Amino acid sequence: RSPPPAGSSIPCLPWLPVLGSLPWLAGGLPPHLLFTQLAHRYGALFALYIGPHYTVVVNNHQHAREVLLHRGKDFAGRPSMVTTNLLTRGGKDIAFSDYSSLWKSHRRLVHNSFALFGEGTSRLQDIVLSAVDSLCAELLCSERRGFDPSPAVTRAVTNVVCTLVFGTTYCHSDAELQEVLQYNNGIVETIARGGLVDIYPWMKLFPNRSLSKLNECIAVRDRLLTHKLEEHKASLREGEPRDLLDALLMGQADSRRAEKSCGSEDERITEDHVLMTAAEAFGAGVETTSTTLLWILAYLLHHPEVQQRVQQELDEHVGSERPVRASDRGRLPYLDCVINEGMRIRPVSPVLIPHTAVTDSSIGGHCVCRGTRVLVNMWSIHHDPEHWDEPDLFKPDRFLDDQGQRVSRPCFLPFGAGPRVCVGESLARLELFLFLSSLLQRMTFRLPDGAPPPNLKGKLGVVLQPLPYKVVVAPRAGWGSAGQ
Ligand code: HEM
Ligand code: PLO
Repeated sequence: RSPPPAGSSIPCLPWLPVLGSLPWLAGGLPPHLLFTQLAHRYGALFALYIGPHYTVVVNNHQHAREVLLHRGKDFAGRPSMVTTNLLTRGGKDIAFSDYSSLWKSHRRLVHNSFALFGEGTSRLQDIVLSAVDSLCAELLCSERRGFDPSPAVTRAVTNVVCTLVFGTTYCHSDAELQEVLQYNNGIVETIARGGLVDIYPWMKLFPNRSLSKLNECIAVRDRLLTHKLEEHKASLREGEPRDLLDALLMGQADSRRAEKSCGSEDERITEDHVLMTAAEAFGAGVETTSTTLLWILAYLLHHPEVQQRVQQELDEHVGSERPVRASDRGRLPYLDCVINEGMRIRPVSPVLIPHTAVTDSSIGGHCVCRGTRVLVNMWSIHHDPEHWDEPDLFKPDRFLDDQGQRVSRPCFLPFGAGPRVCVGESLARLELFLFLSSLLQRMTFRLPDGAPPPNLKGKLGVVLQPLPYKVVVAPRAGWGSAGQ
């Protein structure tokens, strides 16, 4: 058990041995809402025991900036958890690995590899545009009485990531694509953050259905990825990497050479690291991007006037004669605001990933001991009425100034910030932009006749997802049912 830090005056919920503060957390609210409620009672900075773990919860943007940015290095650790250890072979990934110098060089390698395919290159744009073309074609010939857009969107985003990571593009019903979608779903269902298994590591000693399902899905994932890795190793050539896996293998080779010269084995990026990074790029790339797209679509169904204004902007600055390109982004500020407002009002990762203090430090002048877990409640920061006018309403205009120019908002951090900021941010932004602009250029989304608008409450699993809903699509002028 970690003792409460001496001299700290961070208000703490009551707690009992073993159970921690859990008996005081009744009500069944998901953590982001529960913490927002507790912040009203205990103040924006409070602590509680999650099982045996002393945990500080941060609910305002000044404290969040301190944790993520100003003292970002102090709080760049990650707790060790049973499920994520299984998922990542004991932290050989980026997101769930604790702070260390190996993690730093691994993260740098991943960052550089992403940059090779990300913003500024036409490569990613071509990959996304080709996935968008198939998605549009599929949506435009779909059920006229209404359908759930989620499977088609997820498949399109998965295809983008597959092309990016190992250079494979799948057709609609490809067996390998189905396998990827299936194991990913299985992991998403079983790894939901904050599950009991992660609070009490000894729970893994008991037979546990969800843990064995997780293991099965991980085995399927590993078989598939190992096969891809072997193929890539056999055909790897000097020069331009073909995809992310090539770039990682090249980086691994560099790291091996560096190890030979300085001789430190612990500092080495291994084949396991390459495999876990590819797996994570998949998981992170698919879940977050498709969920964000589905949230934005859900809000557009609630606000047809917003959809219409985006389409007006597209008609004025792009037209219907050519596809939208990344270079159009500067000309489409309103669409950017719609994307931002979607990520503000429904952040897919409402309490980020748990951080830990890697050294004794402080938040808001209060001592925080090494090893303390810190949760940043981005939900309450994105809904803080002191900083957002009518925070529960979808109003993209709040990201524009009087002159119609984009403004940056200090209380808006959907990707986190600092040493643990999302490595996929620019990739994600480019994808969101290309997907939404292309979809809205070519079609209009409506509710099926008589259907209620989507439920906006959401369901928290590993990410915050909208509940299933149905849409109908109508082609816009110049974009017939062939999707062109
Ligand atoms: C971490 C958001 C897309 C890869 C994170 C974090 C957030 C986030 C909030 C945690 C930051 C923290 O713990 O402080 C998002 C959103 C996305 C998105 C909103 C899309 C809309 C992506 C994509 C990739 C990616 C496309 C990669 C292909 C990662 C990785 C981390 C991460 C590897 C862990 C970083 C670390 O712990 O050092 N993301 N993400 N994300 N994201 Fe994303
Ligand atoms: C999603 C299921 C995959 O099979 C494995 C995976 C890897 C990385 C995780 C991702 C899952 C869920 C969303 C996460 C991402 C890392 C960063 C991202 C947690 C579990 C965010 C934003 O929260």
